[in-house]
Amino acid sequence: MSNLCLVCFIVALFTVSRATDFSWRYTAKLAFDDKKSESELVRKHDAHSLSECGAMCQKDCSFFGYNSKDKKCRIHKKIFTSGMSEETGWRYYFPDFLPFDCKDLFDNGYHKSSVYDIFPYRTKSIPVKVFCEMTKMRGGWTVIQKRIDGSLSFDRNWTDYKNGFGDSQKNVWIGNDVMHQLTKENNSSLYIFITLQNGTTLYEMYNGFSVSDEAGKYQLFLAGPAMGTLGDYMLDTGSYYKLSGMSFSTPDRDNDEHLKANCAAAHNGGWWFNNCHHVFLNGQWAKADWYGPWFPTVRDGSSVGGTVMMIKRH
Ligand SMILES: [Ca+2]
Repeated sequence: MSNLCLVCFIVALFTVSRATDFSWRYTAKLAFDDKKSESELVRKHDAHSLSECGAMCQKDCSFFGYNSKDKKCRIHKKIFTSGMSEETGWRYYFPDFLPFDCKDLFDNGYHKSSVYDIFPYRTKSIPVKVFCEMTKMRGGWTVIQKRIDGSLSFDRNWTDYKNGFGDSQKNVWIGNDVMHQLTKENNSSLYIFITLQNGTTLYEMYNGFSVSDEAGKYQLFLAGPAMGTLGDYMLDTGSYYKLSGMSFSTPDRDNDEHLKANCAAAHNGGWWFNNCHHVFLNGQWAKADWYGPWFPTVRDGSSVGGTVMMIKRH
C-alpha cells in the first residue's frame, strides 16, 4: 500500500513553455493520468497542443488538464482533485509556484524569517536570493538593504549597485534593477530600521516607494504618510535635502543635484543624493565621517550598529 502510494505520488517534471515572452513552467501530476476533474471548471476548449492549452491557463486558472488523444483542454479555477472521474487521455498540469516577492511567500504560508529565492522577473531562470522578514509588521517584507557590521564596503561603483552585492543574511544591497522590478507595477511601503550601538532601534515607514529603471537613473519615488521615531527627512518637501525624486549616484556616476561636488564620491557610497543629503544609509561603517545617516536624529555613523531597508507590496 505504501509502495503504491509512493508510486502514485511520484511527480514527473514536465515543462511546457508558453508562447509568450516569459517561460512559465508546469508540473505534470502523473498520479491523475486518465482522470478528468470537474472541480471549479472555468472553461473547456479544443487545443491542438499541450502548449496551446497551457497558454490558456491565465489569471483565473490554477491548474489545467489536457487530453492529447481528443485534443481537449480544461481550465480550472481552484486546485481540488478529489472526485475525479476516469477518462482516457487526460493529464493534469499544475503551475509551479514562483513567488514574486516575500509577500507572495508570506501569503502562501511561509512565515519564517529567512533567506528565500524570489522571482521578480517572473521566470524560473532568474531567481533572486533575498532575506524575508516574516514576523515584524505582519510579515511579508523583502529586505533590500541590510548592514550588520563593517565587513562589506558599500563604497562601490554603478555596476555593483545596479546588480546588487553582499550576502542576504548579513550585509547586502539587493540591486537597483531588482528594486525597479519589484516596484514598477506595485504600490509598496518602505520600512527602515536603524539600530544604534546601545541597542535602541529607531524606524521610519513610508507608504509609497518605487525606483525607476536604469535609463531613468533609478530615480526614487517616495510617498507619505511617513511615520516613525526617526522622523521624516527623506520625503519632507520642505527640506533642501529631500531624497524623493532624486536619481541614484555612485562614486563613478554623478547624478546628484550638487553643482560642484560628486556626493557619492565625497561620502563614499551610492545613494539617491540631492545636494547632498540628510539621510544616507550606505556610508562608511561606524565612522564619525559617515555624515548624517539620518540627520539630525542620527548625526554620524559612529553610533550605528545596523540598518535595514525593506519593502512590501500593498
Ligand atoms: Ca554633482
